[in-house]
Amino acid sequence: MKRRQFISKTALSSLAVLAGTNVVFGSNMPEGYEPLLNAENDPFKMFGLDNDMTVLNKRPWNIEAKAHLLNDRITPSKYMFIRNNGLIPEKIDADKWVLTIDGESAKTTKTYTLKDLKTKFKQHTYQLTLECGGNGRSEYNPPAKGNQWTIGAVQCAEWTGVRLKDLLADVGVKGDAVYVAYHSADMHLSRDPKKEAISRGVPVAKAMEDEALIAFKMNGEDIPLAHGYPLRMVNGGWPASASGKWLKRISIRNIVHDGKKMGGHAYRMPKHPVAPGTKVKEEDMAIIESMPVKSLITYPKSGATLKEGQTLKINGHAWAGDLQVSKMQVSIDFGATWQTCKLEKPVNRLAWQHFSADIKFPKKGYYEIWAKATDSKGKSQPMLVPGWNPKGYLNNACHRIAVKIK
Ligand SMILES: Nc1nc2c(c(=O)[nH]1)N[C@H]1C(S)=C(S)[C@@H](COP(=O)(O)O)O[C@H]1N2
Ligand SMILES: [Mo]
Repeated sequence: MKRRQFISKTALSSLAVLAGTNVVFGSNMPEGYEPLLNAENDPFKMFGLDNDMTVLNKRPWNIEAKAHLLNDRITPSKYMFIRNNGLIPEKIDADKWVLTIDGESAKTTKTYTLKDLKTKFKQHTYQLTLECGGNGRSEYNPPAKGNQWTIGAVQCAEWTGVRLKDLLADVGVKGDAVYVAYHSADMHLSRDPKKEAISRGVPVAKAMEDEALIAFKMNGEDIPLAHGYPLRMVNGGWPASASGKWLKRISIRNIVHDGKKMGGHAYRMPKHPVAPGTKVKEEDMAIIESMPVKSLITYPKSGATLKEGQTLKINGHAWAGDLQVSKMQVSIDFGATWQTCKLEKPVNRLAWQHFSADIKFPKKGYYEIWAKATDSKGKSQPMLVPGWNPKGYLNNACHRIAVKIK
């Protein structure tokens, strides 16, 4: 007893609040012991996540959804994947938050409070698809380092803010502008203030699109902390790494932005197809821009069982980066024949599109439903994992679910 130190009273009472009841043997807990129900350790409580979400990494937090959790037309935050490169900012005072716009190609440097942004510029709302460039990485072989995302690093939320192009016009953009980059308030894992966790962006043409937002609301409320509170750059259709959370500064660059995770192999693909396992030189890699065509069956959950003769109504979403999805098909015979689905138009450009189909099965047994989207330029999802690449990006292989007919 004597040599043991005990957990502090305050820590114990906050744990009791979290547990919603008394911690009966709380006084026995040794100092430094991390209770399982610790707030800092429970991402489900901390981020308000559904219990079915999958935690891939704790430092930094990386959490993904499962296909059936993404059934909503607009993704609620409890089903939204979280991808962090660094540490979430700790103390945020939205009233004191300022956004600075500068850079070699900015005619002036200006700063804006959140109130300035909300009152001086017209507000716009768009549904925008954000998918991590590494979504699907877990299927590459040889394996690529990084979070082993399966299919759940994608979401489509409704973002409200001001147009990036309106801000750029207010500052003035010089003729030599090339890239619009973000700088954020999150910390590098080392906590070294001189290092950034990530600083990427988009070419000027993408930044000038109507849908490129500097957002302060997500799904009609303040942006949740994990997704960039209080301010976020949102560039739908491109790797979500181009959408800077906790936005502090926008830099109008006269070069392709050279910030953290713009160089090396980060968010880049080989310019030419390579054999699996090839070491690719940096100069042979190109920055990922628009994401490829892809889709998810979000209902039913894989493993569903039906009675013989029953028609199954499936549904899901499809998206195609900067393009639209023009056709959605499903197969129940491993791709031998395809049935065309009902496909809705996007609510706005860069929003995912909803599809549905009524499927009949010829007899009892095991089936797989494969889903294949085709974009407006005629490109379809591959049935197998596409071109291997060093960092395991852009796996847009057909999604599939299992169904049993009894
Ligand atoms: N400031 C900042 N912005 C960021 C990141 C980050 O770590 N820090 N991660 C990026 C990456 S790689 C992705 S996939 C998306 C994830 O967005 P989400 O966590 O809101 O789903 O945010 C992007 N924006
Ligand atoms: Mo990402």
